[in-house]
Amino acid sequence: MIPAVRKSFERIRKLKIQGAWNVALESVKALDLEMQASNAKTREEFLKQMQAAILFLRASRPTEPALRNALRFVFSKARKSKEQGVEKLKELVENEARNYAFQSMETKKKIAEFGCRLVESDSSVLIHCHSSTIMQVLKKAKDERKKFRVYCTETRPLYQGRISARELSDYGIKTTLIVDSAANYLLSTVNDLDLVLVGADAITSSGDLVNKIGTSQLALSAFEHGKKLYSCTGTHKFDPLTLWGVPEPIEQRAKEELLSNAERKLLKLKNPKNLSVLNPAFDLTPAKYITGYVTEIGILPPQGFTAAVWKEFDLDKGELFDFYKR
Ligand code: RUB
Repeated sequence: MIPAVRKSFERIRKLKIQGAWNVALESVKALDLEMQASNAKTREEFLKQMQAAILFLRASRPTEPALRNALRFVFSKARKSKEQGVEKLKELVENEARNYAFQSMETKKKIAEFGCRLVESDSSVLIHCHSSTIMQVLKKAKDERKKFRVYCTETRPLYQGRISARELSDYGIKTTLIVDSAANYLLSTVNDLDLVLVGADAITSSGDLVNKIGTSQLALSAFEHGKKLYSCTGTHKFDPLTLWGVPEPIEQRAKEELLSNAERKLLKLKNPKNLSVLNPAFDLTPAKYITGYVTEIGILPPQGFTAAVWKEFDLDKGELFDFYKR
């Protein structure tokens, strides 16, 4: 891989680039760079190199079907094209990468249109983590002059919720930061808080949601208090392999994320060598706790998600298994 692609890989792995959508965009950009630098002499060689680059990039964040789908989308265009010349294939990849970035912007605009309808004036919204899609929904609601407050969980261990809090308050939206464990308290005491919005990293064929760790706790709590919880997401977060019963992997992250130097000091843990740490990045929220998915094709009930997005995925079972090979 060329150095720029290795750099992208590291930036994704270390969460310098975070959020499913940003990660997918970065990986498509990296794939394009790699293919432009290809020294392949034949179409077959070019496609082989492309598959190797995809395998490499996919490993940067294991729980990201948006990343895998985006790379598959570009690869499948190249594979299905009749182009024989390597230069023509390079051109095609470049155009498809550009097209993906453009379509992503258009898709987010549509999601914001639908999502914004859920935000009532004189109400509060609770959000978790940092999702570029939710940011767009809430900014659109603000642009429409709705008056509302947003509560952001900090989202331990890496505090992506603070990124949301800063971004929203910079945009002029009334924003309050809470610790993750205050969510249930909030849902039971804040009367005008009826809506919880979360992002999505993966959606399974049963309509279950994989998103930032803590989402399932929030969903249980919202369900218990009779509040609505929607996930704002492009349909490209659907993981087609779950149609064949392949479980969604949950990314496990390094213990250092919990035991930074500052925290070690706080805990008075000088040498926590024997302390084991479990640090899952995501969790699964069953469909029954989700009110709906806010997508570019409308607000879908979780149980109807797969049927609605089915047509958009050019599904070829053999090719899929070959491609994903988890
Ligand atoms: C981010 C996260 C976001 C989704 C959706 O986790 O869980 O809610 O990825 O983001 P991390 P988007 O910080 O570990 O990547 O709407 O931008 O796709």
